[in-house]
Amino acid sequence: MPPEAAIAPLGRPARDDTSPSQADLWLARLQRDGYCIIRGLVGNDLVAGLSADLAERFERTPFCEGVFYGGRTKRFGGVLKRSGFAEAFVRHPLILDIVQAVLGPYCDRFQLNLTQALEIYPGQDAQPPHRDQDMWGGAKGEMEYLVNVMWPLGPYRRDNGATVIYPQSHNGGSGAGDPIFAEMDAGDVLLFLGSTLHGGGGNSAERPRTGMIVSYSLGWLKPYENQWLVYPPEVARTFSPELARLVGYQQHRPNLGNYEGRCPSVLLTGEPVDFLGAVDELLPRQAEALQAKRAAAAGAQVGAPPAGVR
Ligand SMILES: O=C(O)CCC(=O)C(=O)O
Repeated sequence: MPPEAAIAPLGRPARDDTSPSQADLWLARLQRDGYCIIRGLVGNDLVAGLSADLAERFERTPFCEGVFYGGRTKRFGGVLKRSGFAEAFVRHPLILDIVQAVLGPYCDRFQLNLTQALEIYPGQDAQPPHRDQDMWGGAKGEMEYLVNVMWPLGPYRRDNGATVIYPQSHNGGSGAGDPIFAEMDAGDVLLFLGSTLHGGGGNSAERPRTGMIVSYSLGWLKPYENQWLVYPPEVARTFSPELARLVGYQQHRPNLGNYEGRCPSVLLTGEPVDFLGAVDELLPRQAEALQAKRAAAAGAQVGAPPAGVR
């Protein structure tokens, strides 16, 4: 089946259209097939700006080692600190709406799992198909752990390593059959679930395939790329508050990911922080449940006979 026929997008959304109905449409496609491709979501100016910022690092980065990363592939992370254009991709409102709809039911907030620029060079063979959710040891099939977003920075074609996707292989599905090759141009974007079987394609062409993967995971998971090390406070301080929260400078209620019992965003003020004192950060229902337990324990104590009296 030709890739376009397999993909058959629901419609070409207007550039930067963030209306909920657009998110719902793409969400339905993503949940039905395990992936979707949105055409022309960002403009050439953004792609050109990001590509220019990353060019020298691609040049200087050595080829990867290992069957998974690929010996004829170059990869580097931390894209948000390497280009001011990256935030527009990472925080694209339509993407965030879709991610929230997929992951929101299973966490207080989702987090950035990874930004990775990658270039598949001629001679690279196809990456072994895999499901990204398998990096985490928890039970599978009950929830999605991750949403992957692949932004091409140039043409993705079958012959130069377009991402290979197994439609309907998500959520415990075995896949409907033949894979599709996610052929795209710069400005398009491919979304696929953490439970979707996929892999980088082999490159038998004469030109590399260049792109950026951004992924988002449940906020209570350990991210693939250690965001706090990649973006330590002195780096995250230069980010917008929303971006800083996305990379981990925010607690996942109750109190998960704290610094000295406080939201780690205390480290972004530039002021010295010491002797803070821990402060609960709970969801309302968590606070209510704790209050109820406390009240029940106090009631039990009031009603209990004094020690030693039968
Ligand atoms: O490069 C691609 O198209 C996919 C890469 C991928 O799936 C991975 O590195 O985990």
